[in-house]
Amino acid sequence: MPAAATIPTDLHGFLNPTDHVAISFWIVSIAMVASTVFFLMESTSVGKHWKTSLNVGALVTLIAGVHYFYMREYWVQLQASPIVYRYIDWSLTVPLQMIEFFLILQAVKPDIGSGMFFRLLIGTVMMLLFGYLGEAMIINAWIGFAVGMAGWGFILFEIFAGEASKTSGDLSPAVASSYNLMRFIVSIGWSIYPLGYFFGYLLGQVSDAPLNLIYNLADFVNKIWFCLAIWNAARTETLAAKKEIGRASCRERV
Ligand SMILES: *C/C=C(C)/C=C/C=C(C)/C=C/C1=C(C)CCCC1(C)C
Repeated sequence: MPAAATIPTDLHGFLNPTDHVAISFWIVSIAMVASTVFFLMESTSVGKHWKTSLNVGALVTLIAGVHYFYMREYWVQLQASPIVYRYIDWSLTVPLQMIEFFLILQAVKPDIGSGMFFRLLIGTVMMLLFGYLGEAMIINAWIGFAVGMAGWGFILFEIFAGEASKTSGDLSPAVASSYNLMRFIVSIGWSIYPLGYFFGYLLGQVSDAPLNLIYNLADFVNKIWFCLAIWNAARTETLAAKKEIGRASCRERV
């Protein structure tokens, strides 16, 4: 049997096969790059009012991908949480995802007001600002957590009981199912972050590894899957519209 490959003691910043957190940073970076290309390419073949949604989705994964390259490097070099990069990434990509809620509703209901978007934005700012202040130890970590939770609660209220939820009653089946999947992601998928903060940071504080592993997994699910939900609605609606045009032109010919 060949001897197990020995790992050099100084890897010069390359991946250490025993550093699972670093490997998870790497995998998520590549998944974000691939998703970006995918959403950009797909945006050329969906109906006109869906293009913006897919392009915004590509921006979400592009911004995350760039931050992931830096976060991997930070982790590999310092073995500590890249808090600043992490929160800059979130504060750009989460508002873009809130825009996605607005766009998906607007694609089917052009007269929807922007008030809904601003309420979602206020919730987002509150959630992330206080999460950051708590994690960076600028304010008490528990207070940061509590106020951050309230911001998230505000978002959940808007999409489950507020104006956004009322608008969603008039959606086509494809859009409605994607909207429901997006709601599921924002409630269940997003719950991974405060759970990570609570168990990995508030209670744990042993090492930064579990917290970062959890955040990386959560980003993978909540960015890529979220955008795939939109892509699915766009594709289904576009195909249905094409069939309708096909049928109409057949009727014309006979
Ligand atoms: C792409 C990045 C996403 C979807 C990030 C979402 C982040 C959260 C839902 C963070 C939530 C938090 C709370 C609800 C309480 C305070 C601590 C946070 C910031 C981790």
